[in-house]
Amino acid sequence: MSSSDSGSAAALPDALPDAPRTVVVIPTYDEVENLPLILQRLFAANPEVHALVVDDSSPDGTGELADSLARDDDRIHVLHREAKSGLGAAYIAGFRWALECEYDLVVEMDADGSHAPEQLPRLLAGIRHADLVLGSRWVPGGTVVNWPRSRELLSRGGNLYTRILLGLDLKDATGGYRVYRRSVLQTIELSGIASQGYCFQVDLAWRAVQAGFRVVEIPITFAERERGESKMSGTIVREALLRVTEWGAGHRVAQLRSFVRPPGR
Ligand SMILES: Nc1nc2c(ncn2[C@@H]2O[C@H](COP(=O)(O)OP(=O)(O)OP(=O)(O)O)[C@@H](O)[C@H]2O)c(=O)[nH]1
Ligand SMILES: [Mg+2]
Repeated sequence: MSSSDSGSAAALPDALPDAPRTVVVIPTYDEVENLPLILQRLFAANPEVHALVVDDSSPDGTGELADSLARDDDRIHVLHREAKSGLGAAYIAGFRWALECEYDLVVEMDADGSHAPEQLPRLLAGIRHADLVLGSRWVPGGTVVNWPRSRELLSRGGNLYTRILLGLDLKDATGGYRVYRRSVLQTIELSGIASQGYCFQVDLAWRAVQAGFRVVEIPITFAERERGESKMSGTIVREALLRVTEWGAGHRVAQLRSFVRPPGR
């Protein structure tokens, strides 16, 4: 297995407890078919973790199903939100809950099976030497299965654009299969994050790098969802494009200023 380290300048983090308390945050919107499968796969491969389902009042009954699964398994927790308000907002609510409950590690995972729970042990091994682990499709050893060429181009193109504009040395900053140490989520100003779709992932990775955390990419196999509807939309792509462009422009102007006027003057 290979991994790539964008935080080589960052110090090695402190040792984790032998058995860190870990919660896997799974945002759901209309995932009634997928939820039981993903939880079953999650616990089969990682019996010691907890799961937090963050459901935005899915019309298909995902929230009620999550409640009934939680009644039979102490490891399952459910957060109900009133209305669909995007992936970013669901994750932030989940992160706040995880911090309050004092978990050491917080995992991001989609409900649709794209992020294989069987690969989580690999990401959890990586977090012992990092503050943030990104499951990466675009480092050597990473791959996508059953993705249309158009989606692959969008993902690769989006990541290239992000790298160029932000100078972020990450191959897959848009991916959503990750492990955060609690210190990262405590340090990043969660209330200042307005991003929703893919750019939510870029936003968090960028904030972590800027805060001096060690960010490591570990290869994953990403599989296209087999059941249920994708929530990807033109709005999400446009939001990402716009925000990354704004951040990139701000970043480059700041770089130029410090070049013209060296610090201390
Ligand atoms: N709570 C909540 N979950 C959401 C929302 N939008 C998406 N999700 C969940 O976030 C995860 C990722 O959404 P997907 O629809 O798979 O989006 P994607 O993975 O970017 O797109 P595809 O590759 O086409 O599947 C899934 O578990 C969704 O159910 C939302 O507004 N609220
Ligand atoms: Mg998906």
